[in-house]
Amino acid sequence: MKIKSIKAYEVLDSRGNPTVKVVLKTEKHIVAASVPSGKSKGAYEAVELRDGNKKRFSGLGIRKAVKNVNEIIAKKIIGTDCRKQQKIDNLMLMLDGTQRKSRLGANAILAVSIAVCKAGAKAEERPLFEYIAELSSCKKPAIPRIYANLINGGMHAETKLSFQEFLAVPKAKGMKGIEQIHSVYYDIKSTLKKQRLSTSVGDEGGFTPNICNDEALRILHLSAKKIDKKIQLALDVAASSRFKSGYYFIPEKTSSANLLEQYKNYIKKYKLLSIEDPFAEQDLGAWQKAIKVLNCMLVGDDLTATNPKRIELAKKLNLCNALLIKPNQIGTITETILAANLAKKFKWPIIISHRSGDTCDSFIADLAVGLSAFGIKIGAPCRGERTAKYNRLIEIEQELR
Ligand code: 2PG
Ligand code: MG
Repeated sequence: MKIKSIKAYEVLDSRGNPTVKVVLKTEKHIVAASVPSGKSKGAYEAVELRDGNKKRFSGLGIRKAVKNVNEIIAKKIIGTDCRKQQKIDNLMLMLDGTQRKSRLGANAILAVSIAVCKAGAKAEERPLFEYIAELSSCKKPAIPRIYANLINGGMHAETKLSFQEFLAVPKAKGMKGIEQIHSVYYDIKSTLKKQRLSTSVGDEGGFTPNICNDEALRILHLSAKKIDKKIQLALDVAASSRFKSGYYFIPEKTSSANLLEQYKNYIKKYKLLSIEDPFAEQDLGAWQKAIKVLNCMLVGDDLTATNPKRIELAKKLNLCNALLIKPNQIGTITETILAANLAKKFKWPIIISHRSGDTCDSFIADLAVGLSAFGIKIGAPCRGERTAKYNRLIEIEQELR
Protein backbone atom coordinates (compact mmCIF):
# COMPACT_ATOMS: atom_id res chain seq x y z
CA MET A 1 0.00 0.00 0.00
CA LYS A 2 1.67 3.17 -1.21
CA ILE A 3 2.20 6.31 0.85
CA LYS A 4 0.34 9.15 -0.88
CA SER A 5 1.10 12.12 1.34
CA ILE A 6 2.88 13.13 4.52
CA LYS A 7 2.24 16.37 6.31
CA ALA A 8 3.89 17.55 9.51
CA TYR A 9 2.91 20.43 11.76
CA GLU A 10 3.46 21.78 15.26
CA VAL A 11 1.17 20.71 18.07
CA LEU A 12 1.59 21.06 21.85
CA ASP A 13 2.82 18.38 24.25
CA SER A 14 1.66 17.97 27.84
CA ARG A 15 3.91 20.79 29.04
CA GLY A 16 2.51 23.07 26.36
CA ASN A 17 5.73 22.94 24.36
CA PRO A 18 5.64 22.36 20.60
CA THR A 19 6.18 18.88 19.26
CA VAL A 20 5.98 17.23 15.84
CA LYS A 21 2.74 15.75 14.56
CA VAL A 22 2.66 13.84 11.29
CA VAL A 23 -0.42 12.92 9.27
CA LEU A 24 0.24 10.22 6.72
CA LYS A 25 -2.17 9.13 3.99
CA THR A 26 -2.01 5.96 1.95
CA GLU A 27 -4.30 4.91 -0.88
CA LYS A 28 -6.79 3.71 1.72
CA HIS A 29 -6.01 5.03 5.18
CA ILE A 30 -5.12 8.11 7.22
CA VAL A 31 -2.94 7.78 10.32
CA ALA A 32 -1.32 10.30 12.65
CA ALA A 33 1.58 10.24 15.08
CA SER A 34 3.05 12.75 17.51
CA VAL A 35 6.26 12.46 19.48
CA PRO A 36 7.06 13.01 23.18
CA SER A 37 9.84 15.01 24.77
CA GLY A 38 11.97 14.34 27.86
CA LYS A 39 13.18 16.71 30.54
CA SER A 40 15.83 14.63 32.30
CA LYS A 41 17.56 13.80 29.06
CA GLY A 42 20.62 11.62 28.64
CA ALA A 43 23.75 12.88 26.90
CA TYR A 44 23.63 9.95 24.46
CA GLU A 45 20.12 10.56 23.18
CA ALA A 46 19.44 11.42 19.55
CA VAL A 47 18.98 15.14 18.94
CA GLU A 48 15.58 16.74 19.37
CA LEU A 49 15.70 19.59 16.88
CA ARG A 50 14.46 22.91 18.32
CA ASP A 51 14.46 26.25 16.52
CA GLY A 52 16.16 28.22 19.29
CA ASN A 53 14.31 31.39 18.29
CA LYS A 54 13.58 32.95 21.67
CA LYS A 55 10.72 34.98 20.22
CA ARG A 56 8.66 31.83 19.68
CA PHE A 57 7.85 29.36 22.47
CA SER A 58 11.00 30.44 24.37
CA GLY A 59 13.15 28.93 21.66
CA LEU A 60 11.35 25.58 21.76
CA GLY A 61 9.61 25.89 18.39
CA ILE A 62 10.09 22.96 16.03
CA ARG A 63 9.45 24.60 12.65
CA LYS A 64 12.79 23.36 11.33
CA ALA A 65 11.89 19.74 12.16
CA VAL A 66 8.47 20.22 10.55
CA LYS A 67 10.10 21.65 7.45
CA ASN A 68 12.49 18.70 7.31
CA VAL A 69 9.54 16.30 7.21
CA ASN A 70 7.56 18.29 4.66
CA GLU A 71 10.39 19.26 2.35
CA ILE A 72 13.04 16.55 2.68
CA ILE A 73 11.61 13.31 4.09
CA ALA A 74 8.16 13.38 2.46
CA LYS A 75 9.56 13.85 -1.03
CA LYS A 76 11.72 10.74 -0.71
CA ILE A 77 9.21 8.35 0.79
CA ILE A 78 5.96 9.21 -0.94
CA GLY A 79 5.21 6.34 -3.30
CA THR A 80 6.92 3.73 -1.09
CA ASP A 81 4.92 0.84 0.37
CA CYS A 82 4.16 1.75 4.01
CA ARG A 83 4.92 -1.84 5.03
CA LYS A 84 8.60 -1.32 4.24
CA GLN A 85 9.42 -0.06 7.73
CA GLN A 86 13.08 -0.93 7.66
CA LYS A 87 13.62 0.45 4.20
CA ILE A 88 11.94 3.76 5.07
CA ASP A 89 13.78 4.09 8.39
CA ASN A 90 17.11 3.39 6.70
CA LEU A 91 16.33 5.93 4.02
CA MET A 92 15.70 8.57 6.70
CA LEU A 93 18.98 7.65 8.40
CA MET A 94 20.74 8.13 5.09
CA LEU A 95 19.03 11.47 4.44
CA ASP A 96 20.09 12.60 7.88
CA GLY A 97 23.63 11.29 7.64
CA THR A 98 24.73 12.29 11.18
CA GLN A 99 25.60 10.22 14.26
CA ARG A 100 22.81 11.63 16.43
CA LYS A 101 20.21 12.68 13.86
CA SER A 102 21.10 16.31 14.32
CA ARG A 103 20.42 17.34 10.74
CA LEU A 104 16.79 16.30 10.34
CA GLY A 105 16.06 15.88 14.06
CA ALA A 106 15.06 12.68 15.84
CA ASN A 107 11.68 14.32 16.54
CA ALA A 108 11.07 14.71 12.77
CA ILE A 109 12.30 11.22 11.91
CA LEU A 110 10.47 9.41 14.72
CA ALA A 111 7.11 11.04 13.96
CA VAL A 112 7.35 9.70 10.41
CA SER A 113 8.64 6.32 11.54
CA ILE A 114 5.70 5.83 13.94
CA ALA A 115 3.19 7.00 11.32
CA VAL A 116 4.65 4.54 8.82
CA CYS A 117 4.33 1.74 11.39
CA LYS A 118 0.69 2.61 12.06
CA ALA A 119 -0.02 2.75 8.32
CA GLY A 120 1.68 -0.63 7.87
CA ALA A 121 -0.62 -2.18 10.47
CA LYS A 122 -3.68 -0.68 8.75
CA ALA A 123 -2.50 -1.94 5.36
CA GLU A 124 -2.17 -5.43 6.81
CA GLU A 125 -5.53 -5.01 8.53
CA ARG A 126 -4.04 -6.07 11.83
CA PRO A 127 -3.98 -4.56 15.31
CA LEU A 128 -0.90 -2.38 15.74
CA PHE A 129 0.61 -4.53 18.52
CA GLU A 130 0.32 -7.63 16.36
CA TYR A 131 1.98 -5.89 13.43
CA ILE A 132 4.83 -4.71 15.71
CA ALA A 133 5.24 -8.28 16.98
CA GLU A 134 5.69 -9.40 13.40
CA LEU A 135 8.17 -6.60 12.62
CA SER A 136 10.24 -7.59 15.63
CA SER A 137 9.90 -11.38 15.21
CA CYS A 138 8.23 -11.61 18.59
CA LYS A 139 6.22 -14.82 18.70
CA LYS A 140 3.84 -13.99 21.48
CA PRO A 141 2.61 -10.46 22.15
CA ALA A 142 1.79 -10.06 25.84
CA ILE A 143 0.46 -7.45 28.26
CA PRO A 144 3.30 -5.94 30.32
CA ARG A 145 3.39 -5.04 34.00
CA ILE A 146 2.68 -1.36 34.61
CA TYR A 147 5.28 0.87 36.24
CA ALA A 148 3.11 3.62 37.66
CA ASN A 149 4.96 6.72 38.80
CA LEU A 150 2.79 7.87 41.70
CA ILE A 151 5.11 10.36 43.40
CA ASN A 152 7.06 12.79 41.20
CA GLY A 153 10.33 14.42 42.23
CA GLY A 154 13.54 15.53 40.57
CA MET A 155 13.09 17.54 37.40
CA HIS A 156 9.39 16.59 37.17
CA ALA A 157 8.43 18.56 40.27
CA GLU A 158 9.32 21.83 41.96
CA THR A 159 10.12 20.34 45.38
CA LYS A 160 13.06 19.19 47.45
CA LEU A 161 12.27 15.55 46.58
CA SER A 162 15.40 14.54 44.69
CA PHE A 163 14.74 11.05 43.31
CA GLN A 164 12.70 11.53 40.17
CA GLU A 165 10.15 8.70 40.31
CA PHE A 166 8.53 6.56 43.00
CA LEU A 167 6.71 3.75 41.24
CA ALA A 168 4.21 1.07 42.14
CA VAL A 169 4.40 -2.07 40.01
CA PRO A 170 1.51 -4.50 40.52
CA LYS A 171 2.10 -8.16 39.75
CA ALA A 172 -1.43 -8.24 38.36
CA LYS A 173 -1.63 -7.20 34.73
CA GLY A 174 -4.29 -5.45 32.66
CA MET A 175 -7.39 -4.02 34.33
CA LYS A 176 -6.71 -5.81 37.62
CA GLY A 177 -3.34 -4.09 37.87
CA ILE A 178 -4.85 -0.74 36.87
CA GLU A 179 -7.49 -1.06 39.60
CA GLN A 180 -4.73 -1.58 42.14
CA ILE A 181 -2.73 1.38 40.83
CA HIS A 182 -5.83 3.55 41.18
CA SER A 183 -6.31 2.40 44.78
CA VAL A 184 -2.68 3.02 45.73
CA TYR A 185 -2.76 6.44 44.02
CA TYR A 186 -5.82 7.62 45.94
CA ASP A 187 -4.59 6.12 49.18
CA ILE A 188 -1.41 8.18 48.82
CA LYS A 189 -3.57 11.22 48.17
CA SER A 190 -5.51 10.75 51.37
CA THR A 191 -2.30 10.24 53.37
CA LEU A 192 -0.89 13.47 51.94
CA LYS A 193 -4.10 15.30 52.72
CA LYS A 194 -4.08 14.07 56.32
CA GLN A 195 -0.52 15.30 56.68
CA ARG A 196 -1.46 18.62 55.07
CA LEU A 197 0.99 18.00 52.25
CA SER A 198 0.44 19.11 48.68
CA THR A 199 -1.66 16.88 46.43
CA SER A 200 -0.78 18.80 43.26
CA VAL A 201 0.56 16.63 40.49
CA GLY A 202 3.83 16.77 38.57
CA ASP A 203 4.74 16.25 34.93
CA GLU A 204 3.83 12.55 34.97
CA GLY A 205 0.66 12.83 37.05
CA GLY A 206 2.18 11.68 40.35
CA PHE A 207 1.84 13.79 43.51
CA THR A 208 4.48 16.37 44.37
CA PRO A 209 4.72 16.65 48.17
CA ASN A 210 7.67 18.62 49.46
CA ILE A 211 9.20 15.71 51.37
CA CYS A 212 12.46 13.74 51.33
CA ASN A 213 13.22 10.46 49.54
CA ASP A 214 12.84 8.33 52.71
CA GLU A 215 9.41 9.75 53.44
CA ALA A 216 8.17 9.35 49.85
CA LEU A 217 9.20 5.71 49.81
CA ARG A 218 7.59 5.12 53.19
CA ILE A 219 4.27 6.63 52.08
CA LEU A 220 4.29 4.68 48.81
CA HIS A 221 5.12 1.46 50.65
CA LEU A 222 2.35 1.90 53.22
CA SER A 223 -0.28 2.55 50.57
CA ALA A 224 0.85 -0.30 48.32
CA LYS A 225 0.95 -2.76 51.22
CA LYS A 226 -2.61 -1.83 52.20
CA ILE A 227 -3.92 -2.65 48.72
CA ASP A 228 -2.01 -5.85 47.88
CA LYS A 229 1.24 -7.23 49.31
CA LYS A 230 2.18 -8.40 45.83
CA ILE A 231 2.53 -4.85 44.53
CA GLN A 232 6.24 -4.13 44.19
CA LEU A 233 8.03 -0.79 44.39
CA ALA A 234 10.58 0.73 42.04
CA LEU A 235 12.62 3.91 41.75
CA ASP A 236 13.91 6.04 38.92
CA VAL A 237 16.63 8.11 40.50
CA ALA A 238 17.59 9.77 37.18
CA ALA A 239 20.99 10.20 38.81
CA SER A 240 22.64 11.89 35.81
CA SER A 241 20.61 14.99 36.55
CA ARG A 242 21.93 15.12 40.16
CA PHE A 243 25.60 14.49 39.33
CA LYS A 244 28.17 17.27 39.48
CA SER A 245 31.97 17.07 39.83
CA GLY A 246 31.92 13.45 40.96
CA TYR A 247 29.18 13.84 43.57
CA TYR A 248 25.42 13.36 43.76
CA PHE A 249 23.21 16.12 45.09
CA ILE A 250 20.17 14.35 46.50
CA PRO A 251 19.84 17.08 47.77
CA GLU A 252 22.90 16.80 50.10
CA LYS A 253 26.29 16.28 48.51
CA THR A 254 26.74 12.49 48.51
CA SER A 255 29.45 10.16 47.19
CA SER A 256 28.55 7.20 44.99
CA ALA A 257 29.69 4.85 47.79
CA ASN A 258 27.28 6.53 50.15
CA LEU A 259 24.45 6.41 47.65
CA LEU A 260 25.10 2.71 47.15
CA GLU A 261 24.67 2.18 50.89
CA GLN A 262 21.34 4.03 50.75
CA TYR A 263 20.17 1.75 47.94
CA LYS A 264 21.18 -1.32 49.94
CA ASN A 265 19.03 -0.13 52.81
CA TYR A 266 16.05 0.68 50.60
CA ILE A 267 16.24 -2.72 48.91
CA LYS A 268 16.39 -4.45 52.28
CA LYS A 269 13.54 -2.45 53.73
CA TYR A 270 11.20 -2.30 50.74
CA LYS A 271 12.33 -5.22 48.55
CA LEU A 272 12.58 -2.92 45.53
CA LEU A 273 11.91 -4.55 42.17
CA SER A 274 14.17 -2.20 40.25
CA ILE A 275 16.20 1.00 40.38
CA GLU A 276 16.52 2.94 37.14
CA ASP A 277 19.60 5.11 36.56
CA PRO A 278 20.90 4.67 40.12
CA PHE A 279 24.11 6.35 39.00
CA ALA A 280 25.05 8.88 36.33
CA GLU A 281 25.64 7.88 32.73
CA GLN A 282 29.33 8.75 33.07
CA ASP A 283 29.89 7.16 36.50
CA LEU A 284 30.48 3.68 35.10
CA GLY A 285 32.57 2.44 38.02
CA ALA A 286 29.63 3.00 40.38
CA TRP A 287 27.33 0.96 38.14
CA GLN A 288 29.89 -1.86 38.07
CA LYS A 289 30.06 -1.98 41.86
CA ALA A 290 26.30 -1.74 42.22
CA ILE A 291 25.49 -4.66 39.96
CA LYS A 292 27.65 -6.92 42.12
CA VAL A 293 26.03 -6.05 45.42
CA LEU A 294 22.48 -4.82 44.80
CA ASN A 295 19.86 -7.48 44.81
CA CYS A 296 17.39 -5.93 42.36
CA MET A 297 17.05 -5.04 38.70
CA LEU A 298 19.30 -2.15 37.64
CA VAL A 299 17.67 -0.44 34.69
CA GLY A 300 19.68 1.52 32.13
CA ASP A 301 17.94 4.63 30.81
CA ASP A 302 20.25 7.66 30.33
CA LEU A 303 23.06 5.11 30.55
CA THR A 304 21.97 3.21 27.47
CA ALA A 305 19.70 5.70 25.63
CA THR A 306 17.97 2.94 23.59
CA ASN A 307 21.14 2.91 21.52
CA PRO A 308 22.41 -0.53 20.42
CA LYS A 309 26.03 0.66 20.77
CA ARG A 310 25.50 1.86 24.32
CA ILE A 311 23.62 -1.34 25.16
CA GLU A 312 26.53 -3.46 23.86
CA LEU A 313 28.89 -1.37 25.99
CA ALA A 314 26.72 -1.78 29.07
CA LYS A 315 26.73 -5.53 28.54
CA LYS A 316 30.47 -5.70 27.95
CA LEU A 317 31.27 -3.69 31.08
CA ASN A 318 28.51 -5.36 33.11
CA LEU A 319 26.76 -2.13 34.08
CA CYS A 320 23.06 -2.96 34.16
CA ASN A 321 20.76 -5.95 33.82
CA ALA A 322 17.52 -4.44 32.50
CA LEU A 323 16.74 -1.86 29.85
CA LEU A 324 14.42 1.09 29.50
CA ILE A 325 13.29 1.68 25.93
CA LYS A 326 12.25 5.12 24.70
CA PRO A 327 11.76 5.38 20.94
CA ASN A 328 12.66 9.08 20.89
CA GLN A 329 16.05 8.42 22.46
CA ILE A 330 17.08 6.71 19.24
CA GLY A 331 14.64 8.05 16.64
CA THR A 332 13.33 5.19 14.48
CA ILE A 333 11.14 2.17 15.10
CA THR A 334 13.63 -0.11 13.36
CA GLU A 335 16.41 0.88 15.77
CA THR A 336 14.04 0.71 18.73
CA ILE A 337 13.24 -2.89 17.81
CA LEU A 338 16.94 -3.60 17.38
CA ALA A 339 17.64 -2.26 20.88
CA ALA A 340 14.82 -4.34 22.36
CA ASN A 341 15.96 -7.51 20.63
CA LEU A 342 19.53 -6.96 21.75
CA ALA A 343 18.38 -6.68 25.36
CA LYS A 344 16.31 -9.82 24.93
CA LYS A 345 19.40 -11.62 23.62
CA PHE A 346 21.17 -10.62 26.84
CA LYS A 347 18.13 -11.89 28.79
CA TRP A 348 17.51 -8.40 30.18
CA PRO A 349 13.90 -7.51 30.97
CA ILE A 350 12.77 -4.52 28.90
CA ILE A 351 10.52 -1.68 30.02
CA ILE A 352 8.95 0.56 27.38
CA SER A 353 8.65 4.15 28.55
CA HIS A 354 6.78 7.39 27.94
CA ARG A 355 8.51 10.77 28.36
CA SER A 356 7.70 13.43 30.92
CA GLY A 357 6.46 15.68 28.12
CA ASP A 358 4.07 13.48 26.18
CA THR A 359 1.03 13.54 23.92
CA CYS A 360 -2.17 11.52 23.71
CA ASP A 361 -0.53 9.24 21.15
CA SER A 362 -0.79 5.76 22.67
CA PHE A 363 1.74 4.08 20.37
CA ILE A 364 3.98 2.84 23.20
CA ALA A 365 1.17 0.67 24.59
CA ASP A 366 1.11 -1.29 21.32
CA LEU A 367 4.89 -1.29 21.23
CA ALA A 368 5.13 -2.79 24.72
CA VAL A 369 2.60 -5.53 23.95
CA GLY A 370 4.08 -6.21 20.50
CA LEU A 371 7.57 -6.60 21.93
CA SER A 372 6.22 -8.65 24.81
CA ALA A 373 8.00 -6.30 27.19
CA PHE A 374 8.36 -7.06 30.89
CA GLY A 375 7.04 -3.62 31.75
CA ILE A 376 5.62 -0.33 30.54
CA LYS A 377 6.23 2.97 32.34
CA ILE A 378 3.32 5.36 31.84
CA GLY A 379 3.09 7.65 34.86
CA ALA A 380 0.14 7.91 37.23
CA PRO A 381 -3.48 7.25 36.22
CA CYS A 382 -3.98 11.00 35.86
CA ARG A 383 -3.58 13.57 33.02
CA GLY A 384 -4.88 12.79 29.53
CA GLU A 385 -1.52 11.97 27.96
CA ARG A 386 -0.92 9.31 30.64
CA THR A 387 -4.42 7.82 30.69
CA ALA A 388 -4.28 7.54 26.87
CA LYS A 389 -1.71 4.78 27.37
CA TYR A 390 -3.66 3.15 30.21
CA ASN A 391 -6.77 3.15 28.05
CA ARG A 392 -5.01 1.65 25.05
CA LEU A 393 -3.71 -1.16 27.29
CA ILE A 394 -7.29 -1.78 28.42
CA GLU A 395 -8.40 -1.89 24.80
CA ILE A 396 -5.64 -4.31 23.84
CA GLU A 397 -6.56 -6.57 26.74
CA GLN A 398 -10.08 -6.73 25.29
CA GLU A 399 -8.72 -7.40 21.79
CA LEU A 400 -6.56 -10.26 23.11
CA ARG A 401 -9.54 -12.02 24.70
C1 2PG B 1 12.81 9.02 32.61
C2 2PG B 1 11.80 9.84 31.87
C3 2PG B 1 10.41 9.26 31.80
P1 2PG B 1 12.11 12.24 31.01
O1 2PG B 1 13.80 9.57 33.12
O2 2PG B 1 12.73 7.80 32.64
O3 2PG B 1 9.85 8.96 33.03
O4 2PG B 1 11.81 11.20 32.18
O5 2PG B 1 11.14 11.98 29.92
O6 2PG B 1 11.97 13.60 31.64
O7 2PG B 1 13.52 11.96 30.55
MG1 MG C 1 14.66 7.43 33.65
